[in-house]
Amino acid sequence: MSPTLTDMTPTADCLFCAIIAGDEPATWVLSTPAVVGFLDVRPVFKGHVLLMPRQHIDTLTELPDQLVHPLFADVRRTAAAVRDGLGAQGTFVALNNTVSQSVPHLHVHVVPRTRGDGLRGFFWPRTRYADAAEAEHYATRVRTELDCQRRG
Ligand code: DGP
Repeated sequence: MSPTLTDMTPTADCLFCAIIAGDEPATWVLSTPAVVGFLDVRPVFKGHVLLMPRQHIDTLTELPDQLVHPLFADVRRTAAAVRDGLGAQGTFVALNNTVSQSVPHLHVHVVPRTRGDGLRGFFWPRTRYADAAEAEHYATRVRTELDCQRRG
């Protein structure tokens, strides 16, 4: 069952719950009833922010409806603040789910970007579809699953 907004019990052994509870240090940039943001201790570029729900939620697919707006509204305003406050040209916004997720408390990375900053390709090796039919096959699988979800 999805946790509710009032379920704020920190999860034992969760580093980010410990930071949110004030038991571990962090350099804070944002704190609201539902969402917190602090600097990533190992930034891709200086000013790299991590935003997350206060409530312990493992990954995006468990995020309850009532937290989608506060979290992503704060991601949006933090992306503007990181860009404008740090004199960057843009941002890279990313969210690892399970794979490559080193801290299992949902968090969104907001990284300042400027052309020529050297972040070329990042960690995303790219591939190509063999042809339009293969691309359509992948799109169909996703569309079918979206339809299933809509129908419940
Ligand atoms: P990910 O790999 O997507 O789960 O990102 C986790 C990020 O958390 C990673 O970029 C480094 C950061 N991080 C790890 N430990 C700490 C910590 O103790 N404090 C802070 N502020 N960030 C941390």
